[in-house]
Amino acid sequence: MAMAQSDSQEDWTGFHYLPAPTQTALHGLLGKLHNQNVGNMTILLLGRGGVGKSSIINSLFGERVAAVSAFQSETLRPCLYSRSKDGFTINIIDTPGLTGAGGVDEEALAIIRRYLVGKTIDAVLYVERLDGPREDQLHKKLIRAISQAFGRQVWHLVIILFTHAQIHPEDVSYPSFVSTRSAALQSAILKEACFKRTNINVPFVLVENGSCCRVNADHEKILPDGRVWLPLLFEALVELISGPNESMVVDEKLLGTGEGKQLGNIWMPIALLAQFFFIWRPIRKAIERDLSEETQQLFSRGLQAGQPHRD
Ligand SMILES: Nc1nc2c(ncn2[C@@H]2O[C@H](COP(=O)(O)OP(=O)(O)O)[C@@H](O)[C@H]2O)c(=O)[nH]1
Ligand SMILES: [Mg+2]
Repeated sequence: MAMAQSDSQEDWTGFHYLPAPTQTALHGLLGKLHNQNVGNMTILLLGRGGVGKSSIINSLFGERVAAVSAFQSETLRPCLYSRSKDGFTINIIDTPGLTGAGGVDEEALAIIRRYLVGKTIDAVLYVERLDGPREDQLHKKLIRAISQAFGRQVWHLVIILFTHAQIHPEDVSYPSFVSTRSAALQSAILKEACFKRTNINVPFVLVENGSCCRVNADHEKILPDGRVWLPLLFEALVELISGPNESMVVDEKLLGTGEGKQLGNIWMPIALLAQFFFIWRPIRKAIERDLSEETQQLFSRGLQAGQPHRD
C-alpha cells in the first residue's frame, strides 16, 4: 500500500476506549495487514452532504476528530485525519458533500480531485443513509459524476457505507429492507458506470453513528440484527485492501481519464481516419490532379515550342 501521507501521525488513543472485544477483533484484522507487509491504508470518503461522512471518522477512531453538524456542511474542503497504532497508520480523507441545490456540485468534485493529486487511495467509502431517498435521478447523476471525475475503475475500490442503519421498517423485515436498498444502489452503480454484472461486486456495510445505537453486553455498538458493526466495517476494508485491485494513484494523468476524456480517446482514431478519407485524401488527389494537368500543359507547350516553323 501507499506510504503514509499525513504529516501529523497521531497515536490512535481512541482505540483504547473501544470495548475490549472490538479491540481484539481490530487487532486481529490489523495483524492480517501487517502479515502482508501493509503498513498503512488511505480511505477516501465520498457522498452527499449530511449523510454521516464526518461522523464515521469519529466512530472509526473512537474519538471526536471531525466536526459534525446536523444543519450545515462543516466540511468545506477535504481534510486528512490520521491515527497510528503499533506501526500501522490509518488515513481517512473527509470531503465536502457532492451535491448542491438539486444537482451534482461540480466545484466540490473539482476541489476533491485537486486535493487528491499526489495521493494514493486504497479504499473509497461511498456513504449513503440506509433510510435515504430511494433511487432517484440525483443518485444516477452522482454515480456518473464520480465515474467521470476519477475514471469508472474507482468503483473497484468502493465499499458502500450505509449510515443510520438502526431503523425498524414497518412493512418489511430488516434483512429484506437492507437487501432491497443495497441491491438498488449496487445495480445503479453497475448501470451508470457501465459495468457488466460479472465485472464488479461493490460490497456494502451498515453502520449506526448515532449515540442512541444499541449495544451488546460488552458495550459494542450493534445493528438491529445483533451484529457488531465496527469490526465488520474494518473487515470489509481489510478484505478490499488485501484483494486483487490496485490502489488508485491520483496524478494529473489519472484526472485526465474522466469518461469524457475516455470517450475522446475512443473517438480520436475515428476522427483521424475520417480526416484522412474526407479531407487529406481529397486534397492530395486534387493537388496530384493539378500537378499532372500542369505537367501536361507544360509538356504540350514544350512540344509546340519545339515544332519546326514551316513558313
Ligand atoms: N442517527 C444517526 N445520525 C447520524 C448518523 N451519521 C450521522 N448522523 C448525524 O447526521 C448529521 C450529519 O452528519 P455529518 O457526519 O456531519 O454528515 P456529513 O455532512 O456527511 O459529514 C449529524 O447531525 C450527525 O450527528 C447515523 O448513523 N445515525
Ligand atoms: Mg462532513
